[in-house]
Amino acid sequence: MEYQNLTCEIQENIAIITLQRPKALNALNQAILTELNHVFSEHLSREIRCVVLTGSEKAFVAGADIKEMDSMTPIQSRYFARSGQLIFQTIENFHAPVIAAVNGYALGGGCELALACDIRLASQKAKFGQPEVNLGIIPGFGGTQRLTRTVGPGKARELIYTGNTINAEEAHRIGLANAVHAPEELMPETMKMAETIAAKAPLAVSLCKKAINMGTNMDISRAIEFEADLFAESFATNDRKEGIEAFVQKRKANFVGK
Ligand code: DAK
Repeated sequence: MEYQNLTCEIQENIAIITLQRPKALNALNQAILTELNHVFSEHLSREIRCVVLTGSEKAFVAGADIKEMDSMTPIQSRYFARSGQLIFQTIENFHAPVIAAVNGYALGGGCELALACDIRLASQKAKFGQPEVNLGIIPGFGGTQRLTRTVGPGKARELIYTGNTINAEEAHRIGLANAVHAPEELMPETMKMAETIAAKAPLAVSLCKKAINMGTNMDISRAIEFEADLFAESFATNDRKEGIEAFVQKRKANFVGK
């Protein structure tokens, strides 16, 4: 597939996806959702160890495309809802961690897209919010659920009921952003984190992601039992053998993902 609304660059085993619909501040229309779905589910291979998802200087994503929504028939809106839900789940369940590098606006569907990623790093210029109630709708790409799980019900309710936009420092304070960086430092710092993750045992990292994602939706006794199952899976890998041998031999481990 030829992408019109994003670019995907591979640097060794790190993929950098940049949303490129600047005229509409990267608003999510059907075309961009289709491309995002394709890049995660068809384009990226199992060799990828970390993904960076970013936008343009002014906007990460300014929301679902309000203009496109306006002209949708009910059938088209259902398709739109499904494609959005599927891509967000695909990102959430992607085998490797996804870091959102949030440069500017992350509003509505944009905040929800960042929430579907594992980690959010923000530029000092970033702005977050769920302004859907201003339009007479509710967050529809998982915002009521993922924001609540990320910042807790009190702050999630406040943000969703008021539609207020918050700056990067506040997003960091409430745990929505993992860190805040100067605009020119955002990508270098994001790549540093991506490289750190990519140097670890990839199957172990992937199993950690699975344990966190799936365990969050289980009761604690089932969740820790599930963790033990995944621990055993990690124990069966060659990378586990290599990691422990490297420690004993006082050398750097070379993880190959097997
Ligand atoms: N959709 C479409 N176009 C958008 C857009 C959006 N969300 N946001 C910005 N744009 C367009 C503007 O219309 C403008 O285009 P032109 O007029 O030049 O053609 C261009 O981007 C530049 O924007 P501005 O001129 O407004 O730029 P400013 O710097 O003055 O303001 C802003 C930036 C981000 C504060 C402002 O653009 C803004 O308030 N944008 C809307 C933010 C917003 O309300 N976002 C939430 C959208 S609601 C669903 C699932 C999910 C959703 C819906 C349904 N289903 C399951 C069915 C999600 C809903 C949302 O995300």
